[in-house]
Amino acid sequence: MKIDRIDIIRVKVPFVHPFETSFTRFEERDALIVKVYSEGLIGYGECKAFYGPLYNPEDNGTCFHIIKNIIAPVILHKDIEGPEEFMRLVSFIRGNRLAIASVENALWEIKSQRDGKSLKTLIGGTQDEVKVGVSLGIEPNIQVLLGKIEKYLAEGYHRTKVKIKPGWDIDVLREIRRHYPDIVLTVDANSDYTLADIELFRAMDDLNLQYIEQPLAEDDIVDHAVLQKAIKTPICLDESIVSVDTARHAIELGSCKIINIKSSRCGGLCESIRIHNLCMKHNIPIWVGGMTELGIGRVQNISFASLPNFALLAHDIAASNRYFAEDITIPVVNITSRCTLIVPDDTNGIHYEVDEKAIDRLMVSREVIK
Ligand code: OSB
Ligand code: MG
Repeated sequence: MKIDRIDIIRVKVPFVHPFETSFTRFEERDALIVKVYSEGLIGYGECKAFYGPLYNPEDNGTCFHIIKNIIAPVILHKDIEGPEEFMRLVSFIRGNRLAIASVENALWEIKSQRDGKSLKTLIGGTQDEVKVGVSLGIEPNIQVLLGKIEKYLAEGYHRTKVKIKPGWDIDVLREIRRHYPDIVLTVDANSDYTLADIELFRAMDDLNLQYIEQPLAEDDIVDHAVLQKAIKTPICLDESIVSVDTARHAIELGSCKIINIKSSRCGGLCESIRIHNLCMKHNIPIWVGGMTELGIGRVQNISFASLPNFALLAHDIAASNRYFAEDITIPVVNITSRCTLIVPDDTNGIHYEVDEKAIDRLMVSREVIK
């Protein structure tokens, strides 16, 4: 595939409700869409970075720079075989995985069109539909959060995950359990605690949580191993896992029992498939994480989740309307009556297109590189 042109389109899409995590309160999805032109085909990739370096060290500004000034010169007007060769060409870049993934994802889309095969077929997906869970933000008070839990349970979401931060944790969780003793419940701390909080996590052992997601710092799989040995509840790593090597280190050290894979965080699907395979070998359950993505990223996450070791746990791939009144695919991503998502493949007729008109309405700026 010869790379003829790359556009970096910045869009801002308002959230239907603000989404608050331990690191910030989001009012909108401020995102970069990467549009790669190749021999009459167009592949889109959604960059999952945020407006600032809050979840991990990258943000939209650093990604824009890396895509425009570092990645584009390496691939523009070159003829590359596909995503794997692209990964070799950019392997000199340290870190900056969200930026790399956005282009890699676009190349998978081009490959899919070129070969006339769905992404599911290309990566070896085996599942026709995948189970979804919901991730709920920090709310002004417990009453509001309980209302949200009720709403998404009524919609059939298979797992309820609540964001926690110091001061919004054990009391809130006990109150949720008082109302809902039996639901599948998980928490996500987004790295906001330290080993000094070990007693707090011990107390969570009484709450029958399916897992505790990323309690400690993203670069601290050593302390995570200490914490995992001190508690019964499985730790699920998110931010800490950025490559097959970090996954192997975490498994060998016993830093977690579950891993959430976000292909963006790991530099794309090539590396993420390796992590999937490693976890399968070690019997580590995995699920697909989310970054409040727009439709382009959401649809790719559905295909990724069709790999065999993703069969057990529910994914953070909600319906688009969980976050947005307006999205950038046709149709917008929606759940089935079983609260699953149907994986687009070559036989079931499910197909998503990018809504160019919606992108034009939501666009803040466009950089054309050719
Ligand atoms: O840690 O999983 C996370 C959203 C933004 C940044 C990080 C995370 C999240 C979520 C939302 O939990 C998942 C989703 O529904 O996309
Ligand atoms: Mg997380």
